[in-house]
Amino acid sequence: MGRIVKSACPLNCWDSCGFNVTIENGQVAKVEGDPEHPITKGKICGRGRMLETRTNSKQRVTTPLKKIDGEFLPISWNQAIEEIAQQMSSIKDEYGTTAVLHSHDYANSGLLINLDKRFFNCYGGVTEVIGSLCWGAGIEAQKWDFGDSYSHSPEDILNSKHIVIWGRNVARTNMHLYEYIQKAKSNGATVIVIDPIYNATAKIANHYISIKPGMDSFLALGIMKEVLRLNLEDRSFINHYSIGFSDVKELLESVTLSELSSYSEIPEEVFTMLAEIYGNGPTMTYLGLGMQRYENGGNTIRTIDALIAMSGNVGIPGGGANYGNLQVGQSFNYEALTLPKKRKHSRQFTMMKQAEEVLSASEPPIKMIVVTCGNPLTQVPDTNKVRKAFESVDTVVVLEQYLTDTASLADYVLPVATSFEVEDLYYASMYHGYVNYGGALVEAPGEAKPDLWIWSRLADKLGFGEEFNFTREQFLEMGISNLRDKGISLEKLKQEHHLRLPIKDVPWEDKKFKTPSGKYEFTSTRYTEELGKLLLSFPRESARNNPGLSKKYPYSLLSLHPLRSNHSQNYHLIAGIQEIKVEVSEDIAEEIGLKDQDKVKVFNDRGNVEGTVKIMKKAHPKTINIDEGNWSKFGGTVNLLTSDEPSDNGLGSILYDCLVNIEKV
Ligand SMILES: Nc1nc2c(c(=O)[nH]1)N[C@H]1C(S)=C(S)[C@@H](COP(=O)(O)OP(=O)(O)OC[C@H]3O[C@@H](n4cnc5c(=O)[nH]c(N)nc54)[C@H](O)[C@@H]3O)O[C@H]1N2
Ligand SMILES: Nc1nc2c(c(=O)[nH]1)N[C@H]1C(S)=C(S)[C@@H](COP(=O)(O)OP(=O)(O)OC[C@H]3O[C@@H](n4cnc5c(=O)[nH]c(N)nc54)[C@H](O)[C@@H]3O)O[C@H]1N2
Ligand code: SF4
Ligand SMILES: [Mo]
Repeated sequence: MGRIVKSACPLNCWDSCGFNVTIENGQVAKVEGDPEHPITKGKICGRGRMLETRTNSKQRVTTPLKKIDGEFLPISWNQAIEEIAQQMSSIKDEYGTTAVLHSHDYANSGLLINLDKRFFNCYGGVTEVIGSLCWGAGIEAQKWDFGDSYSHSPEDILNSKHIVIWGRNVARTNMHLYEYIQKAKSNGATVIVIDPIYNATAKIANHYISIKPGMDSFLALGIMKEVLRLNLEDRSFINHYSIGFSDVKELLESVTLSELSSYSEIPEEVFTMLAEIYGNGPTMTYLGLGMQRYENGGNTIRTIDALIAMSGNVGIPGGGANYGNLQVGQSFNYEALTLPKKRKHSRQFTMMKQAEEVLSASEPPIKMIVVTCGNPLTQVPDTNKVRKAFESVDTVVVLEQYLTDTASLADYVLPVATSFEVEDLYYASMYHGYVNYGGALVEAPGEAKPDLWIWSRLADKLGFGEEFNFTREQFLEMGISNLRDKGISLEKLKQEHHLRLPIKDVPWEDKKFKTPSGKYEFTSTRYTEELGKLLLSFPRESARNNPGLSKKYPYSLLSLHPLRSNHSQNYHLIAGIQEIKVEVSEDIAEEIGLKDQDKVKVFNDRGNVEGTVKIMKKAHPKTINIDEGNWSKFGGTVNLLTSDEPSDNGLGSILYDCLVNIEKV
């Protein structure tokens, strides 16, 4: 029998679960849920349990590697640190510090993972990636409307009369919300799911609404038209706490219900049904990330926000436009950790366009890429371009646990510890408002080191070692220094393992918004009013915007998050998922004559992927899905097909805005 220690899930996920980890003979033996966690209550998913395998696997990188003549050779830490620091120092002298690109994502939700920014700021400021492949369009949209992106606390769902799950794959990606929905439903709440795919959450809904991918703003407009016709709008909210509603009315008058029905491929009576739902709340909307991964994604989220606001569901218990919950992350003292004032130079590439920018940058060119907490070769759109960009750079350094597609392409791979091997605090700015404590439970294997250890050594060599002359504990204290007077301290976190952060249960209850006008902005004044108006806007790759393309490539390709892996993280560890499954709607199967298990090629001008057919029951016509995250050795990532264009507001990806064709092979 081992001992059981409380810990926390570090994965990029809505739920941020509490763990009970069993330690036997100095090793992680089992990962289970912590029954005492107030939100996650002892239940965790397979991705959480797989962290045991991710920690113990023999496939882990356990020594620094250097590529010499195309082969990786193990080298000492001294050599790795010496050579990388030396190159960073000469790049700084010759080209300036922005010739280094820091490419990252958010694979570890630990507070101290952010110290990578401290390192790059102290170095002088590098080229950073901004925006987000994940939820960038929607976050920016909510900043325009509300001034920020805040969600209600999970328990508040029990105050809702109706619950609308809009483009979120809850049963697969957000398991504790699924549990709350079931509880609310058994208390009498109505559940509506709006999604092109009849997923596991749709199965428990009272109403499933199948929508054409990328057309959600037309549904929201149709519902608003019906809310007005039925006099169900919240006049008091519109008159006292908002600006720009007359622009919305003008837009609604410019389009008919039947046009909105034909764009969204949803019958008109559904608009009426949903108008009754929104107009007789409280109605809680959970927006997922699905419908904002299109070129019109920002406008789509803003239109849904507008519906929620005009129907009186903002700032009331049981309501809300629940998307991100940025108040969670905003609780911490990032400035103390990351030292933004140390940065002397800066340049920004968007996450989506990082490959193209690398290929075209000249003042200065990119001479080195450092990758942390990300696997851009599988996760960033337009993989062929990403590969070309990474291959074009003199030195690629990847801090990794495994030889991923990105690490395989590196010049140096630096082996890093997993979350069970370091002490940190974990939280997600996505759903609930608890921060979880996780101690160092086991030793990292071989020569693997915490990311922070690597930054400290490099900082020493580069002459700013004093900025890293703190223990992990001191850094943690720094990160929570602004929470002390609110009853949150490191001692208490170590004792309790999870503490509720001082954030609002029902955001915007005081109707004071963080927009320039202080009101809810149907028309945003953030930039210019012209830009800020809601529009009728279609996906980039749609018959409406590009008829030629849609003739050649008639099907919409989605690339949803895999059930058993967080993105690319488990494919090499689970034999059963090492193949490409091409899920097609029934009409496509009929049109092309496909049956389950047929071999097919899915293609467009950017690339192609081959896989095995599985027919999706009840999916929206002309829809295909290939789960994201697969490795090149198992058939390749779906991002071989996706576009690196940005969303309408510049900060999101358009990963699901992707037309393809399919043929038998
Ligand atoms: N199992 C698992 N869970 C995860 C992750 C994982 O990799 N695996 N990743 C985590 C991360 S980083 C994130 S960002 C979250 C994402 O969590 P979700 O928001 O659930 O993200 P997606 O998997 O993209 O699923 C979005 C849903 O939107 C639907 N959708 C696609 N296009 C449209 C559209 O045009 N309109 C509408 N109405 N719906 C649409 C899809 O069919 C799908 O059901 O999940 C987290 N949880
Ligand atoms: N086509 C398509 N593409 C997508 C998506 C989609 O739905 N469709 N989803 C997008 C979304 S929502 C997201 S969030 C991104 C995710 O994109 P990524 O975050 O790049 O995806 P992961 O596969 O999780 O890769 C993270 C890597 O970080 C490593 N890692 C884990 N912990 C640590 C650590 O502590 N330190 C260091 N140095 N490394 C660590 C892991 O081993 C892993 O290889 O992908 C996006 N890409
Ligand atoms: S991946 Fe998400 S649901 Fe699964 S254990 Fe981690 S936080 Fe919980
Ligand atoms: Mo994400």
